[in-house]
Amino acid sequence: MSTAGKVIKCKAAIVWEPKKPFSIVEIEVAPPKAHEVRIKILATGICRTDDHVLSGAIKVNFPIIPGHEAVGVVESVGEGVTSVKPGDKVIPLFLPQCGKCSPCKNPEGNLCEKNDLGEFKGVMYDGTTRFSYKGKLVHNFASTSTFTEYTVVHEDSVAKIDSAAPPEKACLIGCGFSTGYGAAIRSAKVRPDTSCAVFGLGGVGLSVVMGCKAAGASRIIGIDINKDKFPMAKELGATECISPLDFQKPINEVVLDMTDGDGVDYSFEVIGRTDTMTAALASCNMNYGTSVVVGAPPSASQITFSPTLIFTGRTWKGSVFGGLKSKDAVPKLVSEFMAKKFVLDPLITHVLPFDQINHGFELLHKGESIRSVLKM
Ligand code: COD
Ligand code: ZN
Ligand code: ZN
Repeated sequence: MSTAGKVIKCKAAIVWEPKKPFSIVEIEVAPPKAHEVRIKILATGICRTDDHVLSGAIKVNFPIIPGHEAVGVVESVGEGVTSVKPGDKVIPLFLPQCGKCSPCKNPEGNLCEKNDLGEFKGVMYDGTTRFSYKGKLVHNFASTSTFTEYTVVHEDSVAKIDSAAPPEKACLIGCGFSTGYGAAIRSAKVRPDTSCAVFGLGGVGLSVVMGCKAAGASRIIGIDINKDKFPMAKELGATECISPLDFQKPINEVVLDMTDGDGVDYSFEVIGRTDTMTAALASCNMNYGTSVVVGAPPSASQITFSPTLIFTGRTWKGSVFGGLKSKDAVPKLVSEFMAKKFVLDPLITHVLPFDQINHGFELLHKGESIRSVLKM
């Protein structure tokens, strides 16, 4: 029996207030309104940004259903939806692509103005949500909300993908993988036979390593204080790995020594610390080097640095979702994954049933997982 046009009752993981675990409850999901899409979630990854909702590090409106890295199937569509239809396999997009705003129209832009990443209002464009619990509104997260069996997103926030893509792997293309891989291929535009330094070898940093390798970099220096990260980084393309804890001098000076004083062509900060942001900048060539900030800076933080660092010619830039235009790039990345141009398996350390979501977050806290994926 078709559920189109009807309210769907399903399980969802709700956070009621900061610093409290998820509770899985039955919610009601209203049908999609015009230009909206209701999606049955098949698998969803746990990203550190979801944990920032739980910890209170990012300000959101409660109660809320987090989750923003998933694969699902379109259950039904609202009036006027043209890019997807019921039955299509899709990835929800935490960074929308409306196609009409200035960043969408600019060939170099990608931070669509329809995004809900700054204020995290947690509502659809009309100011309401499609989620309710016992008649009370439940907020959505980052235009997506994927820790639920069904979600509703705007058409700007969903991309159709290859129907054969395995959900528990392809979901990483919805956030972690693309954020890192895109930073290398799109934001830095790494050229063949160049050198790169990647600061931070978590799931996103490892994806940067894969991007640098795919772009043909001949030297990729992985940098992390946790040496347990080195074997995987090397498997994915790092040519050497170093820990700042093994040296007396600042790590940027170590990178300069390793490159005969030149510095690397490209450096990436994939930790989210201000000290490593300036160290990464100082590690790239003073004239033609490019340094990309991938890690989200701590809120209200400031950086003081010598302007000579950039006066000499360096480029310092940031990267959200790897600089990729989400709706255009995600289906292409899924096709490349299906064509075995890159792997995702090494990033997925745990696959858990949805109701073990709190365990998935414990693994993240203990540093025991790279990515945990929940299967619905
Ligand atoms: N020096 C070297 N390595 C360090 C240091 C240090 N001082 N401190 C920590 N590290 C290492 C850790 O040992 C760890 O291996 C790595 O840095 C960080 O990895 P993870 O596993 O904690 O995190 P990731 O890879 O999943 O994500 C890290 C980001 C910084 C990219 C992430 O938290 C983030 O800020 N994302 C960007 C924001 C964004 O794009 N958001 C959009 C939706 S998510
Ligand atoms: Zn994420
Ligand atoms: Zn836009």
